[in-house]
Amino acid sequence: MATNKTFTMIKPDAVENGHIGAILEKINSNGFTIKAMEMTQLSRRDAEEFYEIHKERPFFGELVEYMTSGPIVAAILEKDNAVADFRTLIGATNPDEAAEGTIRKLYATSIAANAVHGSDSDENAAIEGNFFFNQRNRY
Ligand code: FUP
Repeated sequence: MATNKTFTMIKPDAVENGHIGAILEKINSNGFTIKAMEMTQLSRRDAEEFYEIHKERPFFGELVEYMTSGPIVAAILEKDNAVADFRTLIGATNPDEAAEGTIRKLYATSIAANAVHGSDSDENAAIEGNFFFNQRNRY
């Protein structure tokens, strides 16, 4: 059964380009409630752990470099069918392929700097939310 929570990050490009407010407005106006939120910067260790599933992919090094390059905003969002509905709201990984009106279409810079993360399953939403808001080694 689907749970009602997902996890998101507003990534360094969107923070740097001044889109935090617009993205949060989109999130709220599409029916999501923000349950937890923090602006922070990932350490290399955080990013490597978060994206461990991609560690054999050719873009892994650049992904870690990019995700640690500046502040991000992490949040847990709540809504019925949260994971799937948020994936629809953010759009395709590559902003060139993202549907009109989606967050990535509106605010992403490239496939790597694609403005936002959204969990891809209920299981990963729980793991990722827990990673940020409970178990991360901050110092
Ligand atoms: P998504 O679930 O849409 O965030 O996409 P993926 O899990 O496939 O990829 C995770 C992140 O890896 C993306 F957000 C950006 C980065 N990535 C690249 O830099 N290049 C690629 O070809 C694919 C993904």
